[in-house]
Amino acid sequence: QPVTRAYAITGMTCAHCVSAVTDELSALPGVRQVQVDLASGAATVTSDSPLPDESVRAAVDEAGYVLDAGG
Ligand code: 9UX
Repeated sequence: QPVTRAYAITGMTCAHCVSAVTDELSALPGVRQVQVDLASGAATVTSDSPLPDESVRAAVDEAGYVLDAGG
């Protein structure tokens, strides 16, 4: 069943940052829902199965931000 996990992202400072991260994470295979909180830098992702850490890291990097160490 779906898995929900929270990630910490550094560097987002405006709503457009949030939009960029949301779009990149949403494009990962199997992702069902993405919720990104600007104030806390937390991204909550629900996917059909656990996402490879490298995929999440690449998506955040592609958006122009940094996935914090350890998640
Ligand atoms: Mo907003 Mo975010 O102008 O890197 S897109 S600061």
